Amino acid sequence: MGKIKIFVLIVCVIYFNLPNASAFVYDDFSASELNTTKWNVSAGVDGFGPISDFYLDAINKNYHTKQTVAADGRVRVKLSNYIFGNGEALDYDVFLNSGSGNYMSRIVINDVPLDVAGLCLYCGAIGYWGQPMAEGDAIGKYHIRLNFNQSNTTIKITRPDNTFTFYQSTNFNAPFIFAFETTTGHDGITHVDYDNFAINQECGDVNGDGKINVVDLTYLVAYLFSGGPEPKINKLIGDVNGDGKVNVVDITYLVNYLFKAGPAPTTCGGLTTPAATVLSAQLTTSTPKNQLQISTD
Ligand SMILES: [Ca+2]
Ligand SMILES: [Ca+2]
Repeated sequence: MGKIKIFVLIVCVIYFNLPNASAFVYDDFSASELNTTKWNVSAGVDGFGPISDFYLDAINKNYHTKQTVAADGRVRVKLSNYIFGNGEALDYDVFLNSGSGNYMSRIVINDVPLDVAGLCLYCGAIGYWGQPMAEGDAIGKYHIRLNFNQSNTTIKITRPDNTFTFYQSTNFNAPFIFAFETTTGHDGITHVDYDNFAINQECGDVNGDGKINVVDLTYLVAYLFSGGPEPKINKLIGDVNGDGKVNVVDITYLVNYLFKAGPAPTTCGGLTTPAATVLSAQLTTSTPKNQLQISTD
């Protein structure tokens, strides 16, 4: 193969691996009450009663969950109007304020808690359930990063002391529905809050189903010309040519991409979160396959 051909190949590989996702805040719980178009709350799950408190805390601006008496209790909060597809990601914070007995904060994907899915013992859980969770039970802020891929999910949990745990689950396939859960055992008391949910959505996926196809084109046309709903979750996800506006030029761009081998949607205008990008870079350089790895450095 000649040098020019190799150069072209390398350029193509780089081009087609360019990230075209755009990060934005899904909910930072700064509203006065819970947005029920974004979240579905199940009080008590798996036959367990509801925990004592669970509500949007408008003063502290987070989602508050607290068990005030020793008992079996659950609350599950599902992100209800966004479905994750291949290449998309979710970032959020978990604040462990207190806890005793059996309690944990869980990650739930497609209605199955990660620890129940058998990925590993209590994986994805923060707290203490007969023993300290791998992610720890230290008081403070944990940061969660989920990357949704076609047939697996990677999970990075950064602890209050900046050490982290990394998992790759092979138990799930796209599309992905996410929920978080606070749960206690019979002697469990805890106070866990959640905040700062940010989605890394593929530019051009205006209906938020994890794919870019003709359905998005139809959606965008309906939005611009016949009073259809705005692109989910942020209008600018429809700015596929990245000029900061959503208009007929984006429709032309999308038609060219889908039917005439035109360029893929660029990073949508104005939708970037540097912190999420940094986390993503860390993930891609420390990815063991199907392994649990705990770093203490
Ligand atoms: Ca779509
Ligand atoms: Ca545009």
